[in-house]
Amino acid sequence: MSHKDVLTAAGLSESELTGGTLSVHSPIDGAEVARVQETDPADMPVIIARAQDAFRAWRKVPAPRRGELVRLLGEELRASKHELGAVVTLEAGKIVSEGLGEVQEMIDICDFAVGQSRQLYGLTIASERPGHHMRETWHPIGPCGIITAFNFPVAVWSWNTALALICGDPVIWKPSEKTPLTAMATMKVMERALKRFGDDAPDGLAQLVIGGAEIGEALVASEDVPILSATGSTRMGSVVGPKVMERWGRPILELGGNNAMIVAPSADLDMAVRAIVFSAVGTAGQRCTSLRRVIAHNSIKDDLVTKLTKAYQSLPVGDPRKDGTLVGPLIDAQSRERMQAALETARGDGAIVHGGEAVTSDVPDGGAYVAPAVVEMPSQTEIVRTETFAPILYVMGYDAMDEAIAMQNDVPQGLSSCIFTLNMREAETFLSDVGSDCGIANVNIGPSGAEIGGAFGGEKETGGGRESGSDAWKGYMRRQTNTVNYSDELPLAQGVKFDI
Ligand code: UN1
Repeated sequence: MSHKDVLTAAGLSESELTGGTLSVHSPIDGAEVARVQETDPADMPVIIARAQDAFRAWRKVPAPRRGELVRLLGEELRASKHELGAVVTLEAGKIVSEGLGEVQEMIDICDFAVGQSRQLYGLTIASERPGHHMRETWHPIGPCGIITAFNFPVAVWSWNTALALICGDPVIWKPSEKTPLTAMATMKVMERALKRFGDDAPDGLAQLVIGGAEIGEALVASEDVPILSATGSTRMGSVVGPKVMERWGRPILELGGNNAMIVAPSADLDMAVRAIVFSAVGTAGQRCTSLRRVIAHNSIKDDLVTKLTKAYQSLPVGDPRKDGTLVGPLIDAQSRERMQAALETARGDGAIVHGGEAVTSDVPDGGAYVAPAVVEMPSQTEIVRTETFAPILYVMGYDAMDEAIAMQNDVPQGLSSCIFTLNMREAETFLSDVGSDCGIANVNIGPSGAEIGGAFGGEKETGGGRESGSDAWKGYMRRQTNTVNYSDELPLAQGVKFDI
């Protein structure tokens, strides 16, 4: 199928793909696949006002009915799974199975949110005063801005949107400039769901804005966008977070990760190798949850490195559309340059680098293909503590578990982490108060590929936000504490007397 056919099958028309100012390239072969129209920054106030209007109507629609829209979105996504997955492959370079997996993640969060729409529970609380009761209620807040990155070009929108919509909040989506087409294709699916849902979905409930920093800044700066969910680099988050807070908005930040696996002496090494390869090499190392560091016990480290380098040698790198490919291209040439520069720095720190070179044969011309790298490090130097969005796996040794946990935590980021061990004391220590400091900590599975049922996000430079499952929905609502007096007295709390 040609690039054009993929886009047409996903419902994008010739006029949407031509005549604009934003040039979109496929990482598969670097070809320009579209010139998309950008949102005029001058239109942002109107777009935000439209979302505010939508909010005033949508908050009155009962939550389970709002859930019906999300149910329809899930249904439409199921029907369009292959077409949308193919656009993810085309525009983000994911292998077919991961493109489909990303759409499945969208479907999963829709299913989750539909159930959640009947469970926006608050507490009832005992009052200290006679004839009074207290309760906690949850209310919609208003439009939610969603800024997403190229590497999960559609799933991250869906985590935010499925929850925001059931919670009564309209959404305005600014996708990465590298992946506007997946966003446009997703909006087609959303439009079908909205059409089936009928009239109680107001205009402006789910809007898309395309463009650069100026567009994002309009969302970040507007008091009429009370929630701003941003996924991307720590640098971006460090600008966005404070700006949103300055105007008393609520940021939900999903920023960098520097995810580690501790491999203990008792670990099932073959299983560890499989988990390492998927999480370090999957999505060409471009997940925020990608495995970037292995901290292996010195008694098994060499054995592990041998097994890993052997597994890495047979990894099929190439066209992500081709059956059997496991490692597709990096998003662009700059990304490959950053990878090469990181490997150079590591070499300077005394690393032994296995792999990591550019791959140019048996791959489509024009894409940035690389051989994933295993990098033996003498210690956790600055480059190891830096997130490089590429398939580089740093391997370091340890002697005592305390030391391994300290190393795992001694990075600025705090997204995901894991331990491979059959020793229950080690596993439970890793998950305890003195263990991993990350938002996600796993035992005997890798750090990436989280299910949507859990809250997703991390600590420290990762930004502290939580999205997706568990009670992440609370981030999209305002909490209200209610005290109701059903007596004919007016006692004050804390025994205060104030008779007039
Ligand atoms: C991301 O890389 O931004 O846990 C999200 C995972 C996926 C989501 C990754 N479910 O790897």
